[in-house]
Amino acid sequence: ITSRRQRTFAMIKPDAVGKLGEILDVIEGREFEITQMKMVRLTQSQAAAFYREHEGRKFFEALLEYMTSGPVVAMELTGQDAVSRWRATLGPTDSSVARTDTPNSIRALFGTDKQANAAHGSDSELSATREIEFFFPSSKVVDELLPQTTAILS
Ligand code: DGI
Repeated sequence: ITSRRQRTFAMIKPDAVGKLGEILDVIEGREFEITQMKMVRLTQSQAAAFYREHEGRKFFEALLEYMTSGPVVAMELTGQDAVSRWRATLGPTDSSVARTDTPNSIRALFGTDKQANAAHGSDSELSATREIEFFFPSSKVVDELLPQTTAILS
C-alpha cells in the first residue's frame, strides 16, 4: 500500500471557531500542512451552494441557519493521504457517537451533536477539489498557470 501527498478541504464550523487554537494544534500534531486558510462568514446562498447535495433533506434549513450563525475557518490541508486521514481525524458525523467510538477525534472533543459537529472534511478527492475551489477560487488559476510559469522560469 502506497500513500501519497494529497490536498483536502477542512472547515472549522461556527460552534468551534472559539476552539480554533486547540484545533490547529491537533491539525499540526497530525502532520497536516495548512496550505491555505481564511475566516469568512457565509451568506445563506453560499451555505446552500456548499451543501447543495443535502437540499431537500429535512435538516437542510437548520443546517443553513447554523452554518451562517457565525464565521467559519476554511482551510486547504496538504499531506500524506490527506482526504482519508482528515476524515479519520474528524471522527463520525454525530459528535455524541464520536465521543463513544473515537474519543480523541475532533468531533468528539470539540463538537456537540450531529449538526454542531465542529468541523468539516471532504469525503473524496473530487469533493476536495470542488470545495477548495469554492473557498479559494484563485487556486485553480494558479494550478493551471504553474506548469507554464515553471516553463518560463526554467
Ligand atoms: O460528511 P459529514 O459532514 O460527516 O456528514 P454529511 O455529509 O452526511 O452531512 C453534512 C452535515 O450536515 C453534517 O456535518 C451535519 C449536518 N447533518 C448531517 N446529518 C444531519 C445533520 N444535521 C442535522 N440537524 N441532522 C442530521 O441528521
